[in-house]
Amino acid sequence: MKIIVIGGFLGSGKTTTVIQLGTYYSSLGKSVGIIVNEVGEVGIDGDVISQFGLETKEITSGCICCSLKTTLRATLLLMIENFNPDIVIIESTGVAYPGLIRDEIDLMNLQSAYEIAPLLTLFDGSRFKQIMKEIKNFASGQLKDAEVIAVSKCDLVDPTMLPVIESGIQQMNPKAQIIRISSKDEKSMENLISLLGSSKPKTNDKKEIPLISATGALSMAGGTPSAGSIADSGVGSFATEYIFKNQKTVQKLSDSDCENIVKIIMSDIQKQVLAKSPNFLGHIKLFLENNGKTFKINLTTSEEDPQFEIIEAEVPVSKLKILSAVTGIESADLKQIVIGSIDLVLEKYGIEY
Ligand SMILES: Nc1nc2c(ncn2[C@@H]2O[C@H](COP(=O)(O)OP(=O)(O)O)[C@@H](O)[C@H]2O)c(=O)[nH]1
Ligand SMILES: [Mg+2]
Repeated sequence: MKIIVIGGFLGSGKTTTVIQLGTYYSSLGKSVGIIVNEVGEVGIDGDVISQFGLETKEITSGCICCSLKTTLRATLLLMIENFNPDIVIIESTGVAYPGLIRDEIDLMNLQSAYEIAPLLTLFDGSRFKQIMKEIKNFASGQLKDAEVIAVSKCDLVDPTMLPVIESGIQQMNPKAQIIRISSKDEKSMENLISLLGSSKPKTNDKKEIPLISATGALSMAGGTPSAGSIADSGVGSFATEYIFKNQKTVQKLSDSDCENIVKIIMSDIQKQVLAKSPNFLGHIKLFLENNGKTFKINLTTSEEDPQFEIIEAEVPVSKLKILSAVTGIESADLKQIVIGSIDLVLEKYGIEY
């Protein structure tokens, strides 16, 4: 069994990469199990990934790099017992230190034979400037243990900027191998896969494993004391799910109604979040599942427009799910904004939940 851990800040392209890797390994006839961790109480990426026919388990409400280590162990053991996949891909939350997850797996003493692929951390090339401005220290903490750093979304980056980005990254982690990827470029994914093929080199270096106190507070090896990765990131988060009361009313909505609903909600949230946190970075994902389709809208920075997409999917019940996690805002304020924006639009369309 090979275990691949993928880290990287909120919205950097982890889920997209997990799906591409998972689909690739499946096409080779390998069995693939995916574990997705989300900060919020509602899992979203797990559903997206399983729509690609990949065996997926979700861990929600915290981070597997700090508070949920035992949950990760239990989930991994259960996956091995029930399914024993050839490949396990673990997507960390965007506010995790991926090195801690890899170290934790090393300490688990798993009974079955396994190897850990080189630790992969994504760095969103299209948000380089904002990352360096808003969360440089945190991003650097996320990158410091990576063995492979993939500069993601290269299709959106001005090619003359790429060497600048790469040298900025190399300064934060001089040892890592840096590659460029884009979900739109198959060749770049093949390069990534070939790098993950080689198992983690065994060294006798004693790793500096951060100490965890009884209260769960974490001190970073060689760095400043840390209150845990979520607190370090300065990200506020809120996630929730609405299951509609009158399913028939919702099913009568046309596709363009559904599209409008998610677009109006997102633009309202965006406006209010911008007012509180003008340079925010993070990931706000809103999904409306209705009539065999998922209407998906995403936002990852203060500077971009929301990305809208329709995915064909089996939808047992009509519902709306949102996960928001952004810098520079308190979770309580974000909750108020999200709930307020959704309520307003649902009321306008006469939808009860
Ligand atoms: N243009 C472009 N967009 C991407 C790429 N990878 C991911 N995205 C988009 O970036 C957003 C966040 O991606 P996701 O995989 O959910 O990021 P995660 O939060 O790290 O799991 C989504 O809207 C994706 O469609 C890429 O290589 N190129
Ligand atoms: Mg994700």
